[in-house]
Amino acid sequence: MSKIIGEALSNIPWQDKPGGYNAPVWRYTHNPIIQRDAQLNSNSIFNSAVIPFEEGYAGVFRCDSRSVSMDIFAGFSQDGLQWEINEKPIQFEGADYITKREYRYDPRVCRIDDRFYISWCNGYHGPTIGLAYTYDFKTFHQLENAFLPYNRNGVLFPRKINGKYAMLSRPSDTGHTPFGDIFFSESPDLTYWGKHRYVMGTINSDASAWQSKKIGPGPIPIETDRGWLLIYHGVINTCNGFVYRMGVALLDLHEPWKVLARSRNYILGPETLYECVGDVPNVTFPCAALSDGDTGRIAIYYGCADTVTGVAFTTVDELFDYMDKYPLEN
Ligand code: BMA
Repeated sequence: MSKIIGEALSNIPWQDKPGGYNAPVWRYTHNPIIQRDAQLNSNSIFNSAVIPFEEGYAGVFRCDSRSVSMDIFAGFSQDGLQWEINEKPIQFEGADYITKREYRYDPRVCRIDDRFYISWCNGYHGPTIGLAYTYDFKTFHQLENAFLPYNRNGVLFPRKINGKYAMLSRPSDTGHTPFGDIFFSESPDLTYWGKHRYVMGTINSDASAWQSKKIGPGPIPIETDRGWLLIYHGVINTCNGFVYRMGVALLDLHEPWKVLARSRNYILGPETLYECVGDVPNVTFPCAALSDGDTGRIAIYYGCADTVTGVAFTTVDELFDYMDKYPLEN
């Protein structure tokens, strides 16, 4: 038995694993929880992040409009399943040269002490990592971009490590990145980032071909007694384009650039109609995970086919057992 080091979350969205089900992650039976037109002017609502807030949950949602403008919007829920998403995108406070918007997408939300930090893919002469914080999901204070372009998938750790803020990210290129590995960076103040360390990369062989093209960190890493549990996305290039699946790895608690375990099998991939059919077919893209320190339950929020939002369930033991059963040998 492994333990999540974190607060109890007794109202975590949950369904038991269906009898006879053979995989480590199972879908919510009422998926998708957010339809593409859940907002007046939305074309699609997908790669989005949620977090416990007050008596319920808050979230930051990627909504592409019907002119296909990519932006991020705050939303609220009592139960983590039914969401009210604001009609207006988040307006950030801060100096004009920081808050000037080109495009914003794929947000993550991370609580560190009393602040909720938002990180996202921020257009600044190419994609890079935007950062902001809020106390109340009403007023958002934008910070400097964490990195130079080109970078995507900036994912903060939920506490300082060795006295420093810590982030995973995926350096990329200007376009639809045909490569990508995961790196670790640290910062004393969330402005100056350095000590960049390679964490892990693609597996360019038959050993684990679903992650042969590029990988990127997904939800905020979950702290356990065995290390940081990292759910990430992995991509294969096929004759019909990219397919995005989810994988799991375990990173060292004190030196998170050290990979302690990694599954050679994916843990969830496009299978259902809403994952296989949409604006971009065959995409399951995780951006958030709720976890319950009491029971080890985990609810993963993921974008489906770049169109709608789904939830899937697992537990810390399911993921560890799967990594043990299907290890990626180096
Ligand atoms: C990635 C990002 C994601 C998207 C995925 C699949 O590069 O743009 O937002 O979900 O491609 O299209």
